[in-house]
Amino acid sequence: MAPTVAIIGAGFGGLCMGIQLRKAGITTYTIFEKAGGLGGTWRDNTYPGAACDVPSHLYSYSFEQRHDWTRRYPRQQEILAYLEHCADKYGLRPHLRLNTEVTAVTFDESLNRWRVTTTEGDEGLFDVVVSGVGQLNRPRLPDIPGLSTYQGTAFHSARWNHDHDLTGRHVAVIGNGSSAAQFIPRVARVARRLDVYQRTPNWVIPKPDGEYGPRARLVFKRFPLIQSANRERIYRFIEGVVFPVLVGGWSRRLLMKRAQDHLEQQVHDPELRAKLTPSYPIGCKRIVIDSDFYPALTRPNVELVTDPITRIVPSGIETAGGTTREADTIIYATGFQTTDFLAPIEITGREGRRLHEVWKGGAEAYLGVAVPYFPNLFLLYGPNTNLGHNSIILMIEAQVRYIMGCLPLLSAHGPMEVRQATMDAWRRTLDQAMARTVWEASCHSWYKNAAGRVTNNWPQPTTVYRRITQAPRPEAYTYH
Ligand code: N01
Repeated sequence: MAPTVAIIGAGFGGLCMGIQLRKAGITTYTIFEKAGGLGGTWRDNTYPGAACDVPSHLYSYSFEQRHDWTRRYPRQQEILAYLEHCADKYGLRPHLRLNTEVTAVTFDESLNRWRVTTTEGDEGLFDVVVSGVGQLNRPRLPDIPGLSTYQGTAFHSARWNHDHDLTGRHVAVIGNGSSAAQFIPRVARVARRLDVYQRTPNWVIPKPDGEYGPRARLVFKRFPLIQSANRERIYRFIEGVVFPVLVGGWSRRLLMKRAQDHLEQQVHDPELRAKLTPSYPIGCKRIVIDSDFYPALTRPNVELVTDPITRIVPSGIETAGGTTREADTIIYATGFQTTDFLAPIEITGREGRRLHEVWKGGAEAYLGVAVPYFPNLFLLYGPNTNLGHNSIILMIEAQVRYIMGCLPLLSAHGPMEVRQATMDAWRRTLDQAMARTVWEASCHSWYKNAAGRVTNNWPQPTTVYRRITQAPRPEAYTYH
């Protein structure tokens, strides 16, 4: 009998899992989604200018290529439309439970099954649970004193307030990561004044974006092989050139030079340029890929504030030295709670082990997918599977293929649980590879937890990950 599967989250990961189950003829699955629509991060992030900085042909499932992407780099609306299309094409709608947040999953040892609880109540028992909640799903507000005293309009970039027109306003943006870099140029065009509060400068490289004209799209349509070749070419280029940046050598120096040139070409004021020049090695934090960010900062109505913020006051933001800049709108582009994987879901495995307790020193999972004491629980885009350089869809597809490979094993032998020894060996391998990367350098980033452990990123080429997740090794698991 086919296993019953509970999938948590209807983003790229959860939907991919549903599609592959369906392709395998397994229809006994439910996708639980806390929001009212599918799409995950591409449903949540609707800020002006929201787009992906991975090329369209690569930021889509390998098995569902589109010939008619309108741009080299897809915008949020187009990615969301693509996911909606996938849900229709692969018949996922009947499996979707929207507006249903999973609050707890508990392994019942007497039944060898998972009990899933949602905001709607007890959803019953499932053989397998697959988490597709992602790493960037919970916005993080900064812990700046006085936040609640502010009397203007404030919102987070991932919860954009579209009812609040920014035209003619005095806007403050806190943060200058990938999200801020995308919306700042749009806000700068309409705001009367815009103050950008930067704590740490980022390395920025240009984004070679542009439209795919009708001719290019026709070529992709008529000759799918050209499209696949294009996808492969982009993949190989990113993998071959950008990955070495993360482990050092000549390509890091080259990319750093490219970023420095980009800054020099776009910002002529030496004082502003100095403020925007990072002092850490490129790649240590997520590289911003954008061609409009720097020009926006040179506009006369925009100020880059680098004095540290001391507190939020009712009328605006106070910085060190006691200066207060008024603002009638504050936009927090302060990122996400990234190291608290799967929070706030209460996950209890064998012997009453609580996942968040097990992970209190830092989240970890074998291949980023499986955790000892949690049989038949599989993670998509789990610990140490984020990429600093390539399309996350590659990783998700590899994980889904791996989990699909686990299904016959658990059906034949009972719930499968990764061995502690396998996990320990995995940790050692990971630590060795991680030590060679730039992320451990002296910069802080959302890739690390409070203790400084890199819990989010995959430290090797994606080719390695795809190879080692080709199929599960039965001996890596015990069976209950
Ligand atoms: O968030 P971030 P994001 N006081 O965490 C600052 C993906 N993404 O939403 O650097 C003052 O990068 C913080 O400063 P610092 C992508 O993976 C992808 O922009 O910590 N400032 C930083 O500047 C990306 O990496 C796309 O010193 C404070 C900013 O807030 C990830 O999402 C597009 C502060 C947070 O930057 C997150 O990006 C957009 C404080 N107390 C996003 N606290 C694609 O194109 C935080 N900051 C695929």
